[in-house]
Amino acid sequence: MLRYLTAGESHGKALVTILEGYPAGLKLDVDFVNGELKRRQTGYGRGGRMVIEQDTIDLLSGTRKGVTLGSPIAMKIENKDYKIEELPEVNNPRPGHADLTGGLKYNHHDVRNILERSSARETTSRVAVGAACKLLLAEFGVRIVSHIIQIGGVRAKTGGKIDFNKIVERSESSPVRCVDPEAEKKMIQLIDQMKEAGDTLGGIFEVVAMGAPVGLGSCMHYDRKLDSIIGAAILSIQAVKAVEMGEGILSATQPGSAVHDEIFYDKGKGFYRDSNSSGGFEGGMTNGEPVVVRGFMKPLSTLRSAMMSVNVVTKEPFKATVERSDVCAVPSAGIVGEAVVAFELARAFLEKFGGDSVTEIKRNYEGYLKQIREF
Ligand code: EPS
Repeated sequence: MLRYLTAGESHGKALVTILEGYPAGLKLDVDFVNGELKRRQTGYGRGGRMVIEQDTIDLLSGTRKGVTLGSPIAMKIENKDYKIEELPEVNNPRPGHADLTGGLKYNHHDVRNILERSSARETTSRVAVGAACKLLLAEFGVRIVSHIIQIGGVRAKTGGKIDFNKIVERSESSPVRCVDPEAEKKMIQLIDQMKEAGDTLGGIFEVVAMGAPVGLGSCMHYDRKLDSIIGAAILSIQAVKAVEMGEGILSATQPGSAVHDEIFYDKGKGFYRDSNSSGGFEGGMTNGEPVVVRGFMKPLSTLRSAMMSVNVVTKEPFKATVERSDVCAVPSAGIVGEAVVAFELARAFLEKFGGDSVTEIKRNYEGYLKQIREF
């Protein structure tokens, strides 16, 4: 079973990750992993912290001569802004953040002891894990990208058949990872306005995974349904409050005939669909169409404009004012979304095709594809 743990505080010495159950025989391209970390750090609307950090991994174990051994992969990412011991106490909890609830739960009146770990800085580790998983999936033709379909009230024009390469090309060159140039302009304007006002913005990111074979996950038991597992993974990303698979929200308002993806057959390509409302899942299993998952992120809860709260020591009301903050981190959240989808797909993939080495997994995978072709 593929699994991982993360450790590290936002302004602690480092972030540490152990990825276990990763197969032997794969070249772990450190430059690729670092490239993914860089992608997470970009995006219009990030604050001063991203200028300080230049995230790269120190690969501590799990490879020899660049190739995985099958042993746990340990990665360390240094925090340039290491200052946790010097930072002042925080007694003023921010509405919307983990501060107050975490303080009550862990009995910390200094809520810095909560916010250091609940910070989205932790997602750096998850992107490193996701990068390793992307490398594994790429061996089997699975590719993953994300793009931003909404920031605040500005919605991008999307729809039609997914053109994966176009999404990659446009999103990678857009400061807000948006494929619609008109919406991109408006999103940037809105972020500027909110920055001026000392406010923050949320939005919607979409993760698209192409090339996943039919039959990952299972319809046979509730806790093996891969759409629910991926849904939970997206919800675990800091500030994400809702998740949607394909056109899940729209489909609740439409008749069945407008929603379900009709089934066709072609001798060359086998069973296929001309639409993808299901977002690539039927019965909790991948159906061979692109996996499409959307994460809905609330506005960041660290904002300069004052909101009412209560000091946890004096119990006096106060209006929060905070200096350093991101205005919008939806583009970064999209990259984290890619990472958690990559991990869950890789885990489901290894569960289905097993094997301790890439060679063994390939043999199992080819055998299954033959079964599908001959069905
Ligand atoms: C975060 C607050 C900001 C963000 C941080 C998440 O950090 P700081 O308090 O140091 O200014 O920049 O995000 C990251 C450090 C990161 O790597 O994404 C928060 O409170 O969640």
